[in-house]
Amino acid sequence: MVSNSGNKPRVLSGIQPSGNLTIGNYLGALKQWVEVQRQFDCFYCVVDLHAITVAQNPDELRQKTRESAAMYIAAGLDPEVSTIFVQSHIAAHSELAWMLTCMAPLGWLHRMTQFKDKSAKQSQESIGAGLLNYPSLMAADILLYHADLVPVGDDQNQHLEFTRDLAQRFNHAYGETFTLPSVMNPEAGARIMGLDNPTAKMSKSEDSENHAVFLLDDLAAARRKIMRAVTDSHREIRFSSERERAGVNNLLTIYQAITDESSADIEAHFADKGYGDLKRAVADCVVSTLEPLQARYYELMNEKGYLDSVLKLGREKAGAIAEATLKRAQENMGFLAPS
Ligand code: ATP
Ligand code: LTN
Repeated sequence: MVSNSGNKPRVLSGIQPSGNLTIGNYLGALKQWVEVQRQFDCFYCVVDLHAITVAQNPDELRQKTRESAAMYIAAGLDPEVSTIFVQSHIAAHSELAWMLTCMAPLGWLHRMTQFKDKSAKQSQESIGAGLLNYPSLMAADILLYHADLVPVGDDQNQHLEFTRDLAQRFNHAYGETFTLPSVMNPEAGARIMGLDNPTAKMSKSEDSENHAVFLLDDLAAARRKIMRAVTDSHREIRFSSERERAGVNNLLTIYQAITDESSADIEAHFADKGYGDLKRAVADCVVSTLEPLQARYYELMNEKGYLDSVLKLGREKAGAIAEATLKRAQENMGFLAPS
């Protein structure tokens, strides 16, 4: 089996700069990234090439890419420990993505639920081919680094399965080239639901006003959104998989993902309380997470040159690894090496 040459298992993950990051992104992905950064050899990228699978305004994309990188650091990533970089800064991502696209069966791609969901929102004729090929690019991101573990929310599990299957297919056809990665979901918070519609995943690109708490929301607005979250007409506060109780379950999940308390302790804590108390408790812990994060974020955005130097270093470190893997994949696939 091929793997990275260091002694710590390697981690890779990314978030699209397709909008403002939400507490779903934080609890499903970022919080785990921070927690594992000293245990593993971690690579975290801002996946701007993925963001363009739906139309983006150029100036906004540039701005969101910087903001996302700053948010990674504000959330607790230490650039001296984790490698932080921008996906498009390393051409190997696009190059390997093409090679993998050529190996990806259309049948597999059409089964991806993210493609089905996102394409359902557009007219068939105008759906960009990138939206369908999205998982091959994600596979390239992961396979270039021989990542062992990929920390993501559970909406990405199917893409991870796809990545493993595609890596296996490549290895089988052209010889051992890629490491097969495993998915890593957080124990709590792997799927945070919309506050206004707790049966749909909270998403940064959903327009409605009370859907998501953004990491940069004004604290009063964040609190207000949680106080307005959809619940139900029952009274009991407990975890539940019933559709009808999805709103309360979601609030409890947010509380659990932030506090790391056990389900039993949380249910006992709220046993004699009402929905208003639950919402206030969730709002308090969300606000106390956002407050220091926002302070660090604004500091970083005002520090001229710092972010660019982090991304430059990240590009150098990640680029060297990515290029070596790409070269090997190209040789194995039969490309003539330039003399
Ligand atoms: P978009 O709405 O633009 O498609 P998104 O908000 O779904 O974006 P992504 O950039 O696709 O966010 O996801 C980045 C990471 O955040 C992934 O690991 C994903 O699983 C995680 N994530 C996104 N939304 C949630 C959520 N609601 N709950 C838990 N994890 C989430
Ligand atoms: N598809 C992911 C974002 C993503 C990613 C990756 C996650 C792109 N490349 C590599 C983990 C590893 C999403 O969240 N939509």
